[in-house]
Amino acid sequence: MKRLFLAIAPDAAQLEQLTQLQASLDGEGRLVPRDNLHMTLAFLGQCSEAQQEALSESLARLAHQRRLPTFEVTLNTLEHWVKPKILCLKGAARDPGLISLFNQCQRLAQQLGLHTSEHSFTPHITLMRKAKMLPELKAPSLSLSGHALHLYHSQSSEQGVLYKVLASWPLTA
Ligand code: 3AM
Repeated sequence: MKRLFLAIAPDAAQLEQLTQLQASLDGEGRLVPRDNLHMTLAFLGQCSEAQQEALSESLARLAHQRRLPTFEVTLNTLEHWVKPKILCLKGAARDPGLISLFNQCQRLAQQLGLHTSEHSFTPHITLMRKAKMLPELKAPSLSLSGHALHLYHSQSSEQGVLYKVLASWPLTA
């Protein structure tokens, strides 16, 4: 079994903006390492080989049929989410492409008996974990465009959690 999730990866310029923002955060907490910054579309939980294969086949088929859309989203609000104890940069899911992509990921998760989100979708990138408060800081505006969907394997290691991309599918304009 592998702990998997589907997410979008920021590009190099966006990663630069995110790490600059992280550098200006103070207060207690653990900054998410640069290589781990991502925007989750679906946390899938523990998946068997068969579930991973079925998911990959479905996503490959959807990508081939050009049914996985590109999207744009602006992340411009810094928030402290008390329950998961994270500090994130969030936006709103207005782009129909992004909403469709989220819904398709959630539908596939449900069809395969995997974890689905119990919340409505709030696009966000987690910057800090174990965060205790919201710093007084003006959030930058980050324009994120999605061109590929990635399947990540979340692994615990002595260095902390490692995210490895297992597969990627192109999004279509
Ligand atoms: O993108 P964020 O940081 O919000 O918190 C985990 C991370 O979300 C979330 O899945 C993303 C990739 O690890 N996650 C981890 N365990 C979870 C759980 N049990 C979870 N989301 C929901 N339920």
